[in-house]
Amino acid sequence: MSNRRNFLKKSALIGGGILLSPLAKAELSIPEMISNSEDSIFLSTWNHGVPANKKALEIIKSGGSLLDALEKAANVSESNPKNTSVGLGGMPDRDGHVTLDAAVMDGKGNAGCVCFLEGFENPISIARKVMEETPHVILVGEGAAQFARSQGFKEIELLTEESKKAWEEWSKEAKYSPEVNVENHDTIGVVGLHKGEVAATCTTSGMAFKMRGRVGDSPILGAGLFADEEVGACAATGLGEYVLKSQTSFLVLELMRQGNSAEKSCKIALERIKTKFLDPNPELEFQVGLVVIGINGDYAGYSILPGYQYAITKRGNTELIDAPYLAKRRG
Ligand code: SD4
Repeated sequence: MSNRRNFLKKSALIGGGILLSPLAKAELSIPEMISNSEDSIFLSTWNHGVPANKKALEIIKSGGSLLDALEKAANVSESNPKNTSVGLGGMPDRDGHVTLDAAVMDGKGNAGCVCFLEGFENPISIARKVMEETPHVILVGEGAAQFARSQGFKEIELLTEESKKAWEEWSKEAKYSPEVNVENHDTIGVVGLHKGEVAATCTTSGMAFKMRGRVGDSPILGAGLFADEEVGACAATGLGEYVLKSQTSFLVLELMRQGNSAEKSCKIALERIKTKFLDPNPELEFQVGLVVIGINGDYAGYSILPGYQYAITKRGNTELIDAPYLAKRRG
């Protein structure tokens, strides 16, 4: 292990406030400290992160891998018809089609992504297959659907009675506004640390009533998620166009690589978005929220505006946290 990596681990351990006796510190290496399910850490975006995290822990306890845990955690939100920004029951595009984006990445740089995918309930599982079964990283649209079929995934109607009604209501005026309602984000990003390994997943139906073909940040490495075994894993939620233009997840991890704490790194990365896009545009208001886990257990959630919550699971307990934020709402 490089000296730099040792240094990062040491400094983040101190910054993250993990309390160990001097003896324990001397005796345990990081991977050993985080070696059982009780010591696994999971963070997920929004309040539906709570059942997702619980599922992740259940998978770990039954002997599953970190990727199994994150995939199944994301599946919980994807398969919940009441979650209107993910999978089944997700809001359609302006033409009435539900189109899904999802991605998974582990700390070794393995990654799989699907974009603009229609007709499958669990796009994160298809993204994982892209990672594990193809020489590629991203599959989109009909090509992604074809691949999903070849892997045995079943096609279903994703539009529910409720989401159809909401779309019909919207269609009366068909007012296209790319500014997502700040209250109405549900994308799930899940990051985890288990046995010294990190990974991230992110899955969404994207912005409600988006233009057909629009892809957001969630399936794009560096934007909606990133993982690096030397630093940690990060995932984002919020108005994807700004996350894409800022490469937020990558930036957070690079800031941590420089020795900043998880929380400070999120804050600096979100300030970058605020200064560049929000401050010069008084009419503009949008939310971006983050979850990040450091390779040594330092973690954080942070957002631009109030109202963002994230779920944290550590030492077997799951809690919903009101994230710190940068700015008050404007209006
Ligand atoms: C997107 N980032 O497609 C997603 C939307 C989101 O909660 O996070 N919604 O832009």
